[in-house]
Amino acid sequence: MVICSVLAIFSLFSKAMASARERTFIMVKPDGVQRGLVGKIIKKFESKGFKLVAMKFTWSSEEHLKKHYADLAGRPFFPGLVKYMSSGPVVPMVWEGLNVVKTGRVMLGATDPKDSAPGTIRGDMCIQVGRNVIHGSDSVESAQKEINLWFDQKELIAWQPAVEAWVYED
Ligand code: DAT
Ligand code: MG
Repeated sequence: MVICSVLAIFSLFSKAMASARERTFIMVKPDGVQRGLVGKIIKKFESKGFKLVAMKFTWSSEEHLKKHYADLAGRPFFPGLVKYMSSGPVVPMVWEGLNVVKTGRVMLGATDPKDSAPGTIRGDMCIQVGRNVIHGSDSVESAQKEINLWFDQKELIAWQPAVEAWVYED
């Protein structure tokens, strides 16, 4: 009985720890870079309390972007999407924290900026769906795939922010 309770508490604790370590893939798109929005976008994730795990500044190839957007290969906008995404440098990042995938999507706002709420990144910083400044993973599974596509394991930095105890209650 006592052992069962201890195990139950331990399992709840490790579940909470696992979701606190959830990771998402966020990328400032070429229009976000060209328009000088990189700092503003990073600031939103930093001030929310999420932890930066990896980041780079890179100009991606059409071939790589076709892999990133493989799920959308059949859509009519796919060729234009790949061309736009490879038209300039981007800032791919990995952010970590409790429910970061879902919360990240909320922070981005709806795919089409005309439907994105004010206060969200897309709601405040762009106008058209084909120039919507930022990408964010839509599930934990796609986050994992996208992180592996854009980063080597050694580029994911293990560190403990000094403020962590002031962001999470336990
Ligand atoms: P999201 O980026 O919100 O995950 P998605 O995965 O459905 O949206 O599409 C990927 C990107 O493709 C999106 O950010 C912008 C572009 N896109 C989506 N729908 C589009 C459309 N109807 N016309 C033009 N571009 C579109
Ligand atoms: Mg998507």
